[in-house]
Amino acid sequence: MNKITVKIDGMMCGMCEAHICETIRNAFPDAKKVSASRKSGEATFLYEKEISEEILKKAIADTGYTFVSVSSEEQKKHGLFGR
Ligand SMILES: [Cu+2]
Repeated sequence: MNKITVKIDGMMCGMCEAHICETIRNAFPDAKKVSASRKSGEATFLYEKEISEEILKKAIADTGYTFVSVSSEEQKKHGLFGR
């Protein structure tokens, strides 16, 4: 499982956060624990496979926000997000 962290510019309120979460879920239906924070300007989610940066970038741009960067980090089973 990979923890994906996406830096996004332009989130101003809770609605924006909800929009971003919805966008990510639509673009990557297998994404888990999708969350977005306007405070940190980023969204995070868990994903089994490699994500396509192109799809992510386009989905966020199409929603009206600015994609800044994405990083992926291997998540251990017994880590913070383990079950
Ligand atoms: Cu907003």
